[in-house]
Amino acid sequence: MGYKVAVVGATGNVGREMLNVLVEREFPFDEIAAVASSRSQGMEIELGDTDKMLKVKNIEHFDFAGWDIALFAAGSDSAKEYAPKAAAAGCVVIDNSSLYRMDPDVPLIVPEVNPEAIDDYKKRNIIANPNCSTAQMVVALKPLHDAAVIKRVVVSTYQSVSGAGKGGMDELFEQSRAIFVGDPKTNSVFTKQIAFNVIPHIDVFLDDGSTKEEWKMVVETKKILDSRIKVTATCVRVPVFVGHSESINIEFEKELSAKDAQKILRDAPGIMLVDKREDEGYVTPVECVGDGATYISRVREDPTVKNGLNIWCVSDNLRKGAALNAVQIAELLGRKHLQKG
Ligand code: 11C
Repeated sequence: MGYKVAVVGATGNVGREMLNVLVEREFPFDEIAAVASSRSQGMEIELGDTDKMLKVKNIEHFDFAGWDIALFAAGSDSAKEYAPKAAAAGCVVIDNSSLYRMDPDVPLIVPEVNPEAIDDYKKRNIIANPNCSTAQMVVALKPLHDAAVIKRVVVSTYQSVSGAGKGGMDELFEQSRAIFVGDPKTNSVFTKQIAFNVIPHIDVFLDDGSTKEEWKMVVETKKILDSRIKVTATCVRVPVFVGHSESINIEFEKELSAKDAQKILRDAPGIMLVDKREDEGYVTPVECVGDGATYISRVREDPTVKNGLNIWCVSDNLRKGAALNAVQIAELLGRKHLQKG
């Protein structure tokens, strides 16, 4: 007997990837429901690369009773209204929005980093999936922290437009086209022109001058990895369709050479080390699209601080940053708490 799994927000960028990943990883489901807002009701979407089409169900009328797991990728408003209803009906929610991440009764999980946190899931029957830029960073930091204890992290991100949904991808495409053919260009998703430009502004501004995306990287890293780690972040949107990149400067308590760090990263779960000091000896976002790994390149010592290292980190934000991580949480839940069959 397998699981009954609902994907909420199934018609969006992340929801579609969730369906793909469930099929690719042969998640043991007996039944799968594609659920979305009333706007998408009746639409048909593909179940990964199978021949099966799923008719989209309206969230307003969907009864979560009898469903084992709901993967939510529908944003904070939907999560606020429907995740507690699903949880109360006995369905475990794995939510990709930022709404519940910092709730002390909701585990925030990256399976390679803090799988033990899942034992608390029953407090609310809700588990949170981290922000995409946090997920790939903590996968990279975890084995290095275990080896030499991280004191401080300075991260600058280069985030793709798919992080802002399909509308963000359409805006990059449409602006690029308009610039080439000399049409007037418009923007509605991003605050400034994104084609042939970069924008140091993701999510809303906070009182201290940082943005909410930057704040999320700070607080989520502390919750997932270690509350003692100091993090400062600058998050930047770049004209890339899929794949977030990060330049990460790390300061350790103990000495860690670049060579030892490479060895550790090579063996760490979820990481692919591609680090040759030559042309093409590193990974760029277009090469990681559709892949689940967190790629690390450019490992080198930082001689300007005691025990410092720099790394370059790239991952598919729709996969490890969202859909894959959510499915990995579902797998962990199945192994540890919701065994079937
Ligand atoms: C972006 N990281 O690239 C965001 C998208 O808190 O889950 C995900 C926002 C979140 O725009």
